[in-house]
Parts: sequence; structure tokens; C-alpha cells
Amino acid sequence: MLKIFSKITGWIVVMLFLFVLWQCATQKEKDNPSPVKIIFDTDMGSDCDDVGALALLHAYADDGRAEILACIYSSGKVPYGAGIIDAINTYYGRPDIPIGAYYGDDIGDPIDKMSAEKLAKDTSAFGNDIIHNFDAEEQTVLTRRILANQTDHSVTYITVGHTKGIYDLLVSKADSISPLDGMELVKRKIKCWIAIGGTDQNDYYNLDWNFARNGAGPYTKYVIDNWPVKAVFVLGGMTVFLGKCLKPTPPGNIVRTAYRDWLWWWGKKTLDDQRLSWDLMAVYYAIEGITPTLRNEGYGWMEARENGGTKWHKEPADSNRQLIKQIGGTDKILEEYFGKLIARAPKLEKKNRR
Ligand SMILES: [Ca+2]
Repeated sequence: MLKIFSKITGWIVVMLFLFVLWQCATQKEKDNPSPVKIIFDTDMGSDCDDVGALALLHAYADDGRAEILACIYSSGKVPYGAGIIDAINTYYGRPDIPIGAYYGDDIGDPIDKMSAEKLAKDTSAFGNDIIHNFDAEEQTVLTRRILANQTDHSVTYITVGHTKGIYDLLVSKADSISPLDGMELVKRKIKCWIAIGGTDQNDYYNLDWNFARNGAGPYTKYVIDNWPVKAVFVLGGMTVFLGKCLKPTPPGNIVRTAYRDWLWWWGKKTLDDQRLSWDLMAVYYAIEGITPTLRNEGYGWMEARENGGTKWHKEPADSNRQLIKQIGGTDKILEEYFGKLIARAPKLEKKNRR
């Protein structure tokens, strides 16, 4: 009897020891997270949630949880997106983050809904030295160079806009930057593509803004059909509203200015009227993975038509295609969480490009 008792006690002690070890390990990871290496590809200027998403990414970078390798503005129709990206990066004390842009004008929102030109040209207020897309490096030259210099399978590529940037990368040829063509470079260096786009509906083809509209359809189809590593489609943020959180921030805050200007354009609304948060969800998932506000819908595949939208299928399941959804009833939690992060003062001092 005594023998059995001491055996059970010994087992409990071992389990407790392992549990304490696990707790220490997860706490250590929490305290010293290795930053997620990010390329952030956006249709900045079309909607203020891109601004919120980049602000969120900077907040994670301030906490040591993200490293922003590059920002890409892959929608050229309103050619001042790169300027706003530079203004945001400068505000957060990271004016040297490389910015790439698409030089064409066949993709993207044709309407400047955020006074993008005015914001990008207001360099005395925001300190940016990129104004027009042509001031930024060509997008594929930049993505190829950034990827070539990273360790294998280490980069997370986020798209919160259209698919022209990631398409151009995928079809790029070997060159003086890398002997690998785009497909091989992606296979070698990118761990995952995380996108805001597509649908979880099984009964119709969704013509969503990022994947199907604004000239993106054919590029989306190619990328979705040929993307050689993991792709995660994130759906959510539709009823997560932000704007009020920015009211206490200083007037020189580009995030606040962009939300204010976009809301004013959208029917003379103010920060109190707020704006939804699609794009922030991709950044949130990229850095934090599955949290109590997100559900893993599992593997499947995204069907894309050239000009007919996308549709998610659960079968046959492809382990390189995954759908993540916001859990219902979590809007307020996310509003508070995102709101604190995007309104927080930058940890680095504002400085101009070296
Ligand atoms: Ca966007």
C-alpha cells in the first residue's frame, strides 16, 4: 500500500515539475517573444483600416513582437499610398523601413477617399520624404531583395489590400538580386501568406474588395492557384469599430489624421462615428496566432475566378490553405484591445530618414 502511495506521490511531483517548467517556458516566451518578420502589403489610402493595421503592427514592433522588414503599396491608382506609409513609419520612429510601390495605375481604388495626396504632401507635418509612388522603390525589386537576405522559411507576408504585389513577386525571374525565380524565392523564404480577402460562404462567389474588385481578380486567381506555401485567409473585424480611441492623441498623429479625414470624406462623419477594422485582423493573427477571439475553421481550399470572385471549400482539405474567423461576440474585446494599441504613443522617438 505504502509502495503504491509513494509511486502516485512521485508521479504527481513529476507532473507538477513538468507543469512548472512549461509555465516558465511560456512565460519566458511571452516576456521575450521572437519577433515575427513581416512584409506588409497594403492598399493604403483607400480606407483608414489600413492605417489602423500599420499602427497596430508598429505597436507590436514597439513590444518586440514584430519586425517590419518592408512595406509594399501595390495599388497604383491613387499614387500617394507610399507617402502615407512613410509618414506612419516616420511617426513611429522607423523612417528607414524600406517601402516599395507599384508604378502602374491599373490596380486599386480610383477614388482618393482619405485626402491621400494632401496627407502625403504635408511633409512639414509628418516628416515623410516619400510623397509619390515613384519616390519609393519598385515593389518587386524590393521584395526580392528583402527575401533574398532573410533566413529560410522565416517571413510572413501580409496582404490587407490587393494581390498585384504578391503576383509580381511570384512571377518574377531570376536576376542579379537572386538566382531564384519568384516561385522558388517564395518557397525558400516565406513561411506564410496571411490575407484579408475571400469568403467563407459556400453558396455564392464573393466579389470582395481586395481579391475580386479594383482590377485584382486575375492576379488573385493566379496567386491563389499557384501559391506554393501556406496561405491563411482571415475573416473578421466587420463590426469592430475604431476612431474614438484616437481622440486623445496629439494632432500630429498621422493615424488620427487619416481616420479623421477618411471619416469626413465618408459623409462628413467624425472620429465618434468610427470605422470598422478588417485589416487589423490580419496583423493581429499574424503576430498572436489563435487567441480566444479567433477560431480556426480548418483546412480547405479557396476557389478563385478571374473576374467572378472567390469561394471557400472545406473539401478537399489542403494543409496549405486555412481559414480563420473572428468569433462572434468578441467585438468589444477587440475594440478595447486594438484601441489601446493604435492610440498608444510610439516608443521610439520620431526622426527623419537617415
Ligand atoms: Ca486595405
